[in-house]
Amino acid sequence: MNHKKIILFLSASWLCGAMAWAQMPDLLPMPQQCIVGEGRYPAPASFLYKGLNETDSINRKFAQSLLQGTDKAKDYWKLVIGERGDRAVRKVRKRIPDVSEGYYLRIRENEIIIAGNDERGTLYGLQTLRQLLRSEELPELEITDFPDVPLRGVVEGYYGTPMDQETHLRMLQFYGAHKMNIYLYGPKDDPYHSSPYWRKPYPEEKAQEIREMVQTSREAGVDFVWAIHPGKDIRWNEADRDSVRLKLEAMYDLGVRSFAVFFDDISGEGARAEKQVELLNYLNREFIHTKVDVKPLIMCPTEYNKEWSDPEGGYLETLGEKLDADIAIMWTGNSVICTLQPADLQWVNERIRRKAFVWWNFPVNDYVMDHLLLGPVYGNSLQLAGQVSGFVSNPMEHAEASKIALYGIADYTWNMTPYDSIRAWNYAFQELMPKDKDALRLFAEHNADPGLNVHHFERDESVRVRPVFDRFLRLALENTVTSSADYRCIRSEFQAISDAADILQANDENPYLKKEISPWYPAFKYLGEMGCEVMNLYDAWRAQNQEDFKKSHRHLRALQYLSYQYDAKTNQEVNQPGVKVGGKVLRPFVDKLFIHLTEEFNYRFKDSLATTLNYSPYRLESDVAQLRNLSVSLRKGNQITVSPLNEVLHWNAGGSLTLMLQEPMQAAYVRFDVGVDSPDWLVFECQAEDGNWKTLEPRLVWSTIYQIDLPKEGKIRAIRATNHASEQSCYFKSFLLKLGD
Ligand code: 14T
Repeated sequence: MNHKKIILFLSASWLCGAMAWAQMPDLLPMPQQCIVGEGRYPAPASFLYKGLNETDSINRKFAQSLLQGTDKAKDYWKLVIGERGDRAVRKVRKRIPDVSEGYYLRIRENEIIIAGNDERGTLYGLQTLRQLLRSEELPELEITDFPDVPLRGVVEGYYGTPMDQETHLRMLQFYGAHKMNIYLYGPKDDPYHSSPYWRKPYPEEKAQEIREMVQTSREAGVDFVWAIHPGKDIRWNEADRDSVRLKLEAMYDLGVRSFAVFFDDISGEGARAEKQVELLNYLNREFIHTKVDVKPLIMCPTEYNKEWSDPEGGYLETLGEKLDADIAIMWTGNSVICTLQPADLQWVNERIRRKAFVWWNFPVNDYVMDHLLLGPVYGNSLQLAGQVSGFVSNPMEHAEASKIALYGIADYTWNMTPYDSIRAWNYAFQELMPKDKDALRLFAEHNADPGLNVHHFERDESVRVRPVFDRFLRLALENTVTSSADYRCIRSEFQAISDAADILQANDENPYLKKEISPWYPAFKYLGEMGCEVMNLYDAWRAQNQEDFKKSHRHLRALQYLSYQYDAKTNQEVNQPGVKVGGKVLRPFVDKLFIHLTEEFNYRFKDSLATTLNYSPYRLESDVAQLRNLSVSLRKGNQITVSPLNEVLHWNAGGSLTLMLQEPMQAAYVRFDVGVDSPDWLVFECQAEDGNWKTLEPRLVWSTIYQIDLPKEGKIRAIRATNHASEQSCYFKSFLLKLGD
């Protein structure tokens, strides 16, 4: 290697100036160490392969798929591959990192060597080479690389539509291609994973799909983990102990070699730590250890986050003391959805007496299905590597869109300290939509925050322009002068949004992405148009031009109405129906500026233009902590639905939930389901147009669903449900107000 002009990048990014970065190959995940020499070679067209006979068939096949083979004596590039101890890579054996899944890769003129610490390491070296071969030139270089976190990948554990088979296979290849080595299969809606059928074998068609996933995983270098979720109705007896073991045996016969047992989301008998431990240790001894080729068992505890762990109950401590040391324990952090810091892991690791296996609930959106979570992966400490045994991400049911986050997860878990969330984010746009990456980036920038939600989880949104928008709005609301640079920035941002919506809608590079998220594109278009129009309104106000002001006002009201109508008829078959975009910064900007300018106008010109927003005619208020932040949306144009709650609801004495309408409306009935028979502690009232409250009687519709018929005559302003007894534990499965008669 020519050492005259060497560019080095080690884990610490301070080593590299901007110039050095420009010359570094753009790899994801970023290697631990990469030394680039001076040489630049046109990428080869074929390889003379060496060492194929000693590596495994997966690596052989993968290597041969990179470029066609040749046996010509001259004009060739040699590709030498092998693992520690193999003859082919003997001359570089000292350079192979002594870390599981590590590899050494060297490119010199006409010769590439990939030497893995193990077969997976060689495969990862080949993956790096695959990324390098995509550019027209190969640089002279040396890479020494290995993962920071032992288990990295994805857990499919969200509520909602499981990914389909084709998507599973595509995603498995994606995981492997970015050096993620584990995928936990645990879709909540697979009845053979959980109740009612966890005891039963898969029907043949589904069994075949599992075999296929296992095979694809193996070729991609990913451990396919099949998870069982027996806790809802398990009985702690020998029969059910055998049911679990036999089901795992059946899955083993389908090819599965990694297993997990999930005890999340259960209560009662199934949630007892002692019993869970007994079962798991039994499975470990009688099943896992009896097979030579099965990976260590993984479990998800019932108390899987700090907020849910009972300090007196000793649940985690029991796991820590009694669960076999080689069984991994999953953990979401201080709450269900949060980011993690070293002290948080210290807290749990002390109790469970091992390194937690992090189940990170991002970018999952099953609790805010009207939002897309497309922001960068940030917030977790860059010093966690030594404290976790694994780190997996729970994605959205929108698989392709989840990749925007998964590139970040792959990068973060592989090489943590220099992790740069924005680099990984940009890499994603380039990969997912090369020609229109700018449009996709703009869309993602403004679709990151989940909005109000039960988990109180927040993400930064519209970061690049937020200071400008905030400053402009503050000054405009104070009626003081705004900067013209800010003004231009805001105008061009809204114009770019409107343009990007068209570009994305017309893009044909990524049909998967289009299928998943195109329902949000028209909402983005409306946002851009409303933004442009509110700036027109601002212009007209400053010019004191009444005619222009009224024209803009009229158009804005029309756009508000149309976007509201679109929201109310799109993506309706989910818990939080609708499509929301730009909810954190841009939408509030448009709305607040619109209201303020119109109020000023009305005052100044003695006019009465509408100052209400031509949408969202309802609002929820509650002094019950768990209900306060539930999102409310309109389903099918006439049902105001409150998002259900997944957890047990503690409804305090006297606590109430009020659904208020912006304008009095005719309404037919309220339907609710708090999951209990005769909730007579709940008193229902409705507020008539004259402001008077009236108590109404619920009647049973079916099971635990009740209905309250509203007065046929007259409009109502609000409805209210109050707990008139002591604190109640119940659920909050559904709550809707049907409008009309
Ligand atoms: F099992 C877990 F570790 C876990 O985090 N489970 C889920 C997860 O799969 C789901 O997608 C996520 C986001 O909504 O929340 C966890 O599930 C919940 C969360 C609740 F608040 C289940 C019930 C809840 F009440």
